[in-house]
Amino acid sequence: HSVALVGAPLSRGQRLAGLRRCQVYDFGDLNFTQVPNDELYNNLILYPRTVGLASQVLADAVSRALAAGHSCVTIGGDHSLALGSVSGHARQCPHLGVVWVDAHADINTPLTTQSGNLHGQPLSFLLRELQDKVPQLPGFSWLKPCLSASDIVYIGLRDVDPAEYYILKNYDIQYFSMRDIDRLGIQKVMERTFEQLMGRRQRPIHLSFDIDAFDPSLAPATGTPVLGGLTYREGMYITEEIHNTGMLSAVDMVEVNPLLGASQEEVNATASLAIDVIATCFGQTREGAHTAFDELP
Ligand code: DIR
Ligand code: MN
Ligand code: MN
Ligand code: MN
Repeated sequence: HSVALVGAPLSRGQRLAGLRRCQVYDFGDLNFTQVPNDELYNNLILYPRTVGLASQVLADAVSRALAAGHSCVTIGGDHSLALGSVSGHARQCPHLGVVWVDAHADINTPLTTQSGNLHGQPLSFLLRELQDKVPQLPGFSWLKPCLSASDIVYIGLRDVDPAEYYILKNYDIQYFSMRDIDRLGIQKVMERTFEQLMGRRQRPIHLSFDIDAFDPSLAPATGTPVLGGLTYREGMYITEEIHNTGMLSAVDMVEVNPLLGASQEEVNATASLAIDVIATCFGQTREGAHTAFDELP
């Protein structure tokens, strides 16, 4: 199979050496423009027009890559870009399911957010059930909600705002917090994840992977690190199992921020972790893989 890479700047610039067994098509970095006079919405929400426009451009790119028959990897950038990647994916695959690996729930609405940051809100715009709670933001008129509450499973949560917790409970959204991973183990968590998303029928999977799901000791170069995150082995198990479904069709890798590493080592460690996640999604294994004799050098 083949994988399309879409760079959603500002933080691209890694070589995905791990994707040896796939055809990789580099769609390059998208050109996002900063919308001039992008005033706060409601005195709080930052850059609504800029984020709205960038997400619209990304949605078109993801949709095009999938229509051309590739799987699509979007390399961010912050998690607001999932507005675009999920929308673009849903245009091609209306019945997709989402696995959201993150320390955070990213489901604040513009009315519940305390930070004003749109990377803490993308799922509120994407969820059908929430639309009577979500005001129309400037720059967002193109966006149509494309997910139902039962189409999402979270893994890795450990920093959820009170309003977000209310939403998770009220709309019965499936999540596996770090505490759940401690209780059940990652194997059961993945079993239940696929039972939720694919128990009735197979469907395309969108993996939205926020690098801050990992423990900050592994992924320090990120904006909002939270103690007590995924181990390397849990992260690899998640992506190995997602690969093994054979249904992965789009991946976001977000919140890797080279400007926030305390040293070059921290930046490199975070970036190579992100690369391992992506490579494992597309078949890199910890066990090695068999090669036909006629493919040997
Ligand atoms: C917080 C933090 N819940 C917010 N969210 C983050 O800003 O809404 N998301 N860091 O990635
Ligand atoms: Mn996130
Ligand atoms: Mn996060
Ligand atoms: Mn974030």
